[in-house]
Amino acid sequence: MHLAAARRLPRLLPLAIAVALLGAGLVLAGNPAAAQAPQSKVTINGTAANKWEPANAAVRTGGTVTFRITGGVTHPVVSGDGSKPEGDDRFDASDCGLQQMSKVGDSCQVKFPEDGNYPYFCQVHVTQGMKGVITVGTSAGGATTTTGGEAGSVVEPPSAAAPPSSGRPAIYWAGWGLFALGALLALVLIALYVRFWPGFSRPKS
Ligand SMILES: [Cu+2]
Repeated sequence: MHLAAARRLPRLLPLAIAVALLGAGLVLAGNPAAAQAPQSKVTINGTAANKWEPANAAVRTGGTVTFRITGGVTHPVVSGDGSKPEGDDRFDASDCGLQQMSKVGDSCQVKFPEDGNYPYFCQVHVTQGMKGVITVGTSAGGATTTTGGEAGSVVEPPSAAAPPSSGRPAIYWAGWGLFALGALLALVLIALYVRFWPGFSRPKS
């Protein structure tokens, strides 16, 4: 290796470290364990656009969902996916009927003691698509703790085809890839630097 090239090596080191740090950050961001667990209290707004905002929400087991009207009255809440006008009785929406949810500022609360997916809709605006799903459970999206394939992903650069069976988001695996790439680059740079930098040259005996 030419000396000129060797001189440039140290300048690449921060880049390699930055890549590794970025990867580590992505791993943390994408790790389901570090991802925010569902809240015990969630508020869903019934808006002037006749939409639930957010329509889909996650709440912890035993948590409470508050439906609040911010516009476009009226928004009575009914349990069900909207296929039947009368809904189903999967959760108790008796406090969220026409009487209670008739003007801006009105709100009602529903407690969800059991895990599951609970579709709901607005009795008045269901035909406009005013419906959503409340997911109840302690873990967000039912992520698994499978660790298979982790070792293999450390060496590979990020790939769009993240292991689909892992239950972890692609960003997590991309993070591992970036981290490995950066760390590898840093190691190679340090090795080259030590090997070729004149100040580090070993005394020849
Ligand atoms: Cu409505």
